[in-house]
Amino acid sequence: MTEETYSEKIMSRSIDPAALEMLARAEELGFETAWDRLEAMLPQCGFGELGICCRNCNMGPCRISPFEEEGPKVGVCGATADIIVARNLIRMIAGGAAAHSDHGRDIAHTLLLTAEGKGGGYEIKDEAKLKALAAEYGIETEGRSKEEIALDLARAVYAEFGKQEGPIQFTRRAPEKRVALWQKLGVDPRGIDREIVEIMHRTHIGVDNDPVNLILQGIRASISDGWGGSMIATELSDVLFGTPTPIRSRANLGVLKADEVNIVMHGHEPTLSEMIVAAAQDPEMIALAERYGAKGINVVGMCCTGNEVLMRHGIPIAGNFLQQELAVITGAVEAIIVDVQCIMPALGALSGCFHTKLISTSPKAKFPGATHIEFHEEHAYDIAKEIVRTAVENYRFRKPGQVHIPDEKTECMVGFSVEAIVAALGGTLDPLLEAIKSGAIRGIGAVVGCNNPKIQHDYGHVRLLEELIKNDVLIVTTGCNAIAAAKAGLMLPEAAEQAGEGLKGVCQALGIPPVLHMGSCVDISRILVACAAIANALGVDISDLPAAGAAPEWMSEKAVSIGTYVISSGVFTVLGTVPPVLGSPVVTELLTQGANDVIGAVFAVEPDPFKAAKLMIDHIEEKRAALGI
Ligand code: BF8
Repeated sequence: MTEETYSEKIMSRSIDPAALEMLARAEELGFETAWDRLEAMLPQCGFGELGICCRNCNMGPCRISPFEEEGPKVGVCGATADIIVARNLIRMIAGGAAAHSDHGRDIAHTLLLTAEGKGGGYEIKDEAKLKALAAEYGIETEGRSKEEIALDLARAVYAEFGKQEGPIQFTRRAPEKRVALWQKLGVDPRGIDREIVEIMHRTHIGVDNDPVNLILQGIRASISDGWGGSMIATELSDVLFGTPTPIRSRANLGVLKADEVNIVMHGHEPTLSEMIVAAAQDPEMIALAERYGAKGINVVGMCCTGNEVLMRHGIPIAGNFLQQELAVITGAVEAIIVDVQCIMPALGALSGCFHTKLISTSPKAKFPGATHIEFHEEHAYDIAKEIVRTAVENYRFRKPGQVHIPDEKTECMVGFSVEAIVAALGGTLDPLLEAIKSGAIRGIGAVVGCNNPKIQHDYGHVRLLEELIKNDVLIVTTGCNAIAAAKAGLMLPEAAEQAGEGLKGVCQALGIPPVLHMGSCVDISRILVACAAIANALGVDISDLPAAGAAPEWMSEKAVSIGTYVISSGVFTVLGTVPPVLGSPVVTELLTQGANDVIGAVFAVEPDPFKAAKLMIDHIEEKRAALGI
């Protein structure tokens, strides 16, 4: 089959040729994917879509009638639509902030074990960053070993989670004006766990019933994610695994190899994927693979853990969120190894139709149909080897007739940590500031987030990016947007040809792509650090910068937390799918208008990427005018 022969239904699902090819194959073979399940779900619950269904106590479930005349206007307890929507929304923030922050906690745990000499194969790779972080925490570094410093740092960071009174240290990286604003509003977070727990408390039946007060707590918890849990995950990952620097690799399902053992690493925490990458290079494992007739072991990534090893080792990435099932349907995957977050439970049953083994590893995340090999950092390398061995031994069960790997694999240049960007600029931010002031670069677009089958796969991401760079907006990206950009060829210096004249000139002078890969979703903290540095250099707040954010295909609770901390940091953000808030006039007005007067930024919702780009560009131009540049 070729694209010309695909049905309209298939063509409406993705713009990625590899995804289309596998979707057509799935249909031909009768395998169900997330797109089919969404179709079967339609029409989706209107109450849920508007956010006006409450299940917080067993007098309910209650649902508010959105229509003027008929139906209940309050729940059994008397909660209005505004209260219910606000409670539901901040519970989403709690879920997202918890996921990111627990990831950060796990990395802190790994650093602690490594410092104590109990990490089963980990080492401290970036000593300079270790010392810089120690200095931020006021930890003595002179004359001390890196393990001694790391032990103190791990303990100090651990304490951020359970603190009863703030501040969380990394929040002090924000411009002074921003911190002062947070303090004035009472949203400067205390401990990370405390803010999440307080959301669960306040949303219990009969506690906080003021929609604005509820949203303020959502803001506080989201800041403890972006400038707390997520930033901890990023910074300590750099200490342990190295701070990313530019590196070339390839992206899309074509990175799977017909004659090698294919291992797909899917999930989020680099503690596992780093060790799998190392274990797959073990001569014993390679010899074993050859004994089973494979030419080698091919480790590839998927989603954010894929971004982590892509950025640090150039490990190819097989795809973003909606491609996880498609990877299995290639019939060429010996093992899909997962830890936490964004892993579809559908993978178990689907893997069962192939020889593929779904291997779960986290005590926090078990899946139907999975083989569970529990991962513990103390024995990391040995367990990783066992997992790799399981994958290699599975190669002999591959059914050649089932194998179908698309050709697509696009070259990309990734690894733009803040440190790498500053290095590319010659050691200071000045050339970037000059380019912004001169107008060669009109502004910065932070485009991030998931895939969602409600939006044609990658369409929202790629069209928005193309439109922004055409208008001289330099892009920083993470997560599944970054993977979409890599697959679309936008992460090559040559992609500067598609940019406007100003941005093109800057990219060509520096040898960088117009779309910069800054990592996984916790690495949106890198974007915050970059924004703070630029704002400080200009002597303004983040909300004054010619910058705008977007999450064109978002779907997860993590994305709700991200969006909230991004606007709470002062960056206007356009969402491509509608959040479940439209049932509340108060919450909708607050998030799309009122927040401007409070935190200096708002959300807009715009599914059309061309219109979304226009909103972002207009915002950037307004900010330029206000700055007089
Ligand atoms: O944390 S972008 S689908 S993979 S939630 Fe998930 Fe969304 Fe992808 Fe990474 Ni982020």
